[in-house]
Amino acid sequence: QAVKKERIYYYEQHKVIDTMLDDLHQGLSKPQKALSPKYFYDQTGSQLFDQITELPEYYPTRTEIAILKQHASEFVDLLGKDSILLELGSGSSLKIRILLEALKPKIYVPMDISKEHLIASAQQLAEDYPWLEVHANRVDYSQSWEIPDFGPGRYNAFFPGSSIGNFDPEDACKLLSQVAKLVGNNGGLLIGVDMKKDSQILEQAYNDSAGVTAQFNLNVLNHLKQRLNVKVEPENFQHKAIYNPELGRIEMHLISQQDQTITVDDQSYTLKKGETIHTESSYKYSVDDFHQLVARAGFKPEKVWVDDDQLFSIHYLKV
Ligand code: AVI
Repeated sequence: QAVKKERIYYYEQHKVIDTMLDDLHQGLSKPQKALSPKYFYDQTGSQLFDQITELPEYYPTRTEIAILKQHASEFVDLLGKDSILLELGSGSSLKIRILLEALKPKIYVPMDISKEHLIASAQQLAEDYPWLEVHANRVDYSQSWEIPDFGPGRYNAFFPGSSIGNFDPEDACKLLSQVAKLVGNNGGLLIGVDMKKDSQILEQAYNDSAGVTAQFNLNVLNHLKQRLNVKVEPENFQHKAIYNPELGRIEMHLISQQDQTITVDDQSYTLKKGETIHTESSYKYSVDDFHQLVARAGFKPEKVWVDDDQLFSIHYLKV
């Protein structure tokens, strides 16, 4: 059911089910303790992530923006001027503005889990682009979802930031299959993907000298404490990010600095000194790796753009 307000429509796709407590128990019961990276993004976490995108060591954001700006006119040729533009994990992203200004779609469909973010950015975009209709959809990617039917037209999705890298390949494949269904025949996906490279560059990007990524990682514990009945001392953990070459991913961990206990309601979980909680994976893909993944999801590669230093790629895929 859509709620309309001056060229802005809001759809609650399904009730977003709060599974934080179950996820926490499950994650702390594993031999390698783990937490889902989706719990980074409370208000503080989202602000810290915005700071990360501006760090000198964190190359993905500025590299992706440069590629988008450089090739904006090519996107018009490939995606078409009359397209209906969907965006996954839209947040308050500024990258979409580059595409909106180039493509001038009539309809823009941002999809995000955060209602506040969605509505605030929908309002701003509708105000800045008087020709645009914004159909904001609150969705939870862990469930299947649909978008409203806008009738015939070319549907294109935009999924920037290499957020696909935060899903394990099997889940990434499921999510991309869902996107292929959403955009349908003749539809396409423009997606930003961080590339495999020298592990030193990768590790520096996730262990920045100002310690912002460390704060971002540790903040997940504060978020848990605020939302649930959890006893944990964030000061007893240290951030570390390492590149795992076998799996082609950066792994972020919180390392326990001493033997200690985390209590969730009346359940205790013990950690030995040096034991870690795995808080995020960020998979890196060569162009070929990524082509293999998307083929399994029903996409055909149409074009790929890479910066001169081969740091970051943007793929246009067709169904
Ligand atoms: C959102 N995501 C693509 C970021 C990444 O690079 O995997 C999250 C991040 N984690 C640490 N720094 C940035």
